[in-house]
Amino acid sequence: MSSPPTDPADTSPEPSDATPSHSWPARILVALLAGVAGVAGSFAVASFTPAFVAGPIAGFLARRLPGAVITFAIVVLGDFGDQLNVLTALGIATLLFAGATLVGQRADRALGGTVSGPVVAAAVLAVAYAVTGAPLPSLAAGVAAGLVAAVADLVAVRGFPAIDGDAAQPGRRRVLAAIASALPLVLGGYALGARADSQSASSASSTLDVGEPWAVPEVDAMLAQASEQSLAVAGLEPLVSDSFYQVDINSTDPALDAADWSLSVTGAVDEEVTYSYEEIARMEMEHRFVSLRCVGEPLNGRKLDNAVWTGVSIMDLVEPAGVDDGCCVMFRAADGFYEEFPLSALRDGFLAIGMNGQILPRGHGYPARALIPGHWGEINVKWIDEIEILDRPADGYWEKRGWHGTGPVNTVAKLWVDNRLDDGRIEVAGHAYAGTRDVERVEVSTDGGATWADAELSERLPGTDVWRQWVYRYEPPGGEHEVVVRATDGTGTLQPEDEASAFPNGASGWVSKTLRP
Ligand SMILES: Nc1nc2c(c(=O)[nH]1)N[C@H]1C(S)=C(S)[C@@H](COP(=O)(O)O)O[C@H]1N2
Ligand SMILES: [Mo]
Repeated sequence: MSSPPTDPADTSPEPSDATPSHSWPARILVALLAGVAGVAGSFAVASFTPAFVAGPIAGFLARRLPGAVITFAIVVLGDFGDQLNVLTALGIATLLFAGATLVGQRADRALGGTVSGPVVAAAVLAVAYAVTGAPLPSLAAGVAAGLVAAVADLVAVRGFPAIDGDAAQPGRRRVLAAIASALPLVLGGYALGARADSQSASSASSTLDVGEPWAVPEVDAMLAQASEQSLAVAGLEPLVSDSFYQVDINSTDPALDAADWSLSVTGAVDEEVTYSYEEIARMEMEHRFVSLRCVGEPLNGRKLDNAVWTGVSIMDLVEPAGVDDGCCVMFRAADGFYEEFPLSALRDGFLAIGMNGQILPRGHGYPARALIPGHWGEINVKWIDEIEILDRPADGYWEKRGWHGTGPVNTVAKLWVDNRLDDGRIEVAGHAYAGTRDVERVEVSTDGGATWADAELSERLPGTDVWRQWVYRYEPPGGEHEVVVRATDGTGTLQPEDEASAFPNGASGWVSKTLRP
């Protein structure tokens, strides 16, 4: 190894002197730091939307992975699978930008340059643009990566005593300079992106003057009714969920603007019809309680929630197109998701633009989502932009991956809460849901299923697709005992006892839990 010059002023600005002395590890480290800064630059402008460089990569992974891997991620890893996918996508984005940085640096040297920043910026911008097709976030990625590369080069060429010490090698100088420049970029980029993300929910619709049809006294009254009818049980989620679960094929949700959005009815119709957001928002609004449950959740999982939704009947949108001989319908959405189901299920379908008295949040499908009563969550398509009438059946996104999630939900009674009361009793409680069949009865056994007693149910909320809460209090037997719950739907059918995991038809069986006084 050659020893570096002791006086930085003696360093020749010739690239031929600076270049050979820094090693490959240093070069790769600098490129990785430029890559990280580039990712942060992209996030600063795009926030967590598909224009963020990691978004399309995570989507690509989720779409290309074999169905079995996806099923494993959903059933075994749960939400951790999503996080793993995002982390992998972030890693790949960083590596892509680092690769572009190395290529940019090499090209710059070949051109005889000393400061590779501008060429690196161009290379990273090109890669980001190829991944996202979004100019501004790509530019920010390029500028951030270019800055890191430029600072590293400048410091290596000119020397910089403050971080140089007296015996640092140019390679180490470059790495230190890259760290010093990447750190503020990453922190600043993260802060900017996170701020934009929290604002993006409703701002997009401000250009349209449609009023707030979801913020009306009728909705307030429904929310009040739900809160009054909710059972007073500590720790039990009320009848309108405090926090509504979210399931998406992508890690980044579409960030749509209602002003640019439209919904088309296409396919086997007399005449295709397209609606603007304004047209829909000016129609007569309905307000409905509707519960949703994901087919991929475990038996006693938490992907079951309820809200007040504001919107219009889907048939009011579809009928003007003239549907005579369709068998099925395919919903298509702006995130590339699509689901198919029988036309008959569309009859009571709902198109929601509001949720719990607010504009529909981005995460739940802004500007509009479908709600199909009693069916698994997956056909309740968010960010919907096309209703295609089909004359023969086809597979939806999840059915192509082996799931059977387009039909009616399974009946379930969840056991979500067990409290020890002051008087020594145990209080068990949860929610029960049977889609449009409705919940008629919930029974509880405290002896592993040998004997059963009726639980108290929350009063029915209006609607055809709404969950209920149940609660049961009992004197605990001496020690450890097994509590089992089961629901009976409105047709008198008992929730099946046979156990099955979520894949492919939705979890089934009776929820049970071993408790101690
Ligand atoms: N466009 C689109 N719609 C979608 C999905 C999706 O990934 N993309 N996920 C579906 C699934 S699997 C479920 S369970 C529900 C969940 O709705 P939520 O996220 O509002 O709770 O949305 C459905 N609609
Ligand atoms: Mo789902």
